[in-house]
Amino acid sequence: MAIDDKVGKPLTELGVTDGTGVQALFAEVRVAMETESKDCERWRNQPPNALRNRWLARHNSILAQIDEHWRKTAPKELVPIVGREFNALKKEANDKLDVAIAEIKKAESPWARSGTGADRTQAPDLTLPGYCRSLGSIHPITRVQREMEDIFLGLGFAIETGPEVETVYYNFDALNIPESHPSRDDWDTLYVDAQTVLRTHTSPVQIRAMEKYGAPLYIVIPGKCYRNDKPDASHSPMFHQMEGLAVDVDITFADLKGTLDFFAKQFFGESVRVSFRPSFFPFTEPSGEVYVSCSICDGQGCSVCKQSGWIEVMGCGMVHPQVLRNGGIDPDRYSGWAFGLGIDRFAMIKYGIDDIQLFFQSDLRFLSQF
Ligand code: 2NL
Repeated sequence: MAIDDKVGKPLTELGVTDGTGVQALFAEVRVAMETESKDCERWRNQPPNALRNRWLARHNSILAQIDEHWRKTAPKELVPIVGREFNALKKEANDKLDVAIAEIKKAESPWARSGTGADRTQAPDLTLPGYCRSLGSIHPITRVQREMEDIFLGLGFAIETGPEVETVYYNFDALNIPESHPSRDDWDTLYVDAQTVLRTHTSPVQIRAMEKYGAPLYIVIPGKCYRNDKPDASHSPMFHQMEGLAVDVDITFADLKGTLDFFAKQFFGESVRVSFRPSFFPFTEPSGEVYVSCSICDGQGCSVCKQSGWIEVMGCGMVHPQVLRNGGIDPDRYSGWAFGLGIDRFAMIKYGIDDIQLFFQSDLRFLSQF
């Protein structure tokens, strides 16, 4: 007869008539308790208190039934021994079940699961191979960003960062970008409110740095930027820029050309040729676009460079005197150059990637190649 059935019947019905019989019956109960306490499979998917409640709950538990059916109805001569056995059992259950519950929880840890799974209370089998966690790798954008930072650190530049949520003042006004400029339109810019935007370039950090450190200043600013662009192979609403700024006495366009030529050769390889063509930006005067010879066809003409042999990689120029003034620097004493480039675009050119979206899709088939 199962223990559940036995505790529902009075002692006389179970044929227990003397002290020895009482002790044997209680011994049987202890064995059942011991066995159940070790049965992790039975308890692991149940609420944490299930084992304890089954034995000790005030109503209908094993002990409550023993009290009801064995102790309270015991023949007079057995009352003392049933009472003693009952009290001893209750104490034991109180002492042991909490320990057993803790053991069951422990057996649930992945550490315990390295055994056969058949008996989770057994020690783990240390001869089994360990879990193999595959190593991650540096994201290609981070990798390219660090490579660029290293080149400029080597030239004595410092790395500066700033907020991605910016004021309209730092993002546009301080950069000499007129009120009417199309880039301010909410077709192009993501506005948080009328005075706050997600920065559309890293330039606001340059203004902040001019205010903070003054001149001379040699910094590069890498970071995330945001534009209200529809995602396609060459556009992403979040992308990465790096800008550079050098402000000192007697800084000229020749310093800009020499620095960017050195940078391009370090990044793309010594054989790269660099070309400057006139352009316009509100924050630089004069302004230029920088082209590098196509690394795919070495300037011969291919689909990547649209048969031109050249790839446009960045914008640059001499910092507009009004922008220096806005940063608290006297344009009559100091001059400076600046450039801005897309880190994502550089990574695409360097690794021959034709879709910017690949950087942001977290597809391990792509990322694990780096
Ligand atoms: C581009 C053009 C450029 C700058 C960024 C800059 C910043 C300050 C003052 C002057 Cl605070 N200039 N930045 C200058 C020229 C070009 O970026 O097409 N980037 C991808």
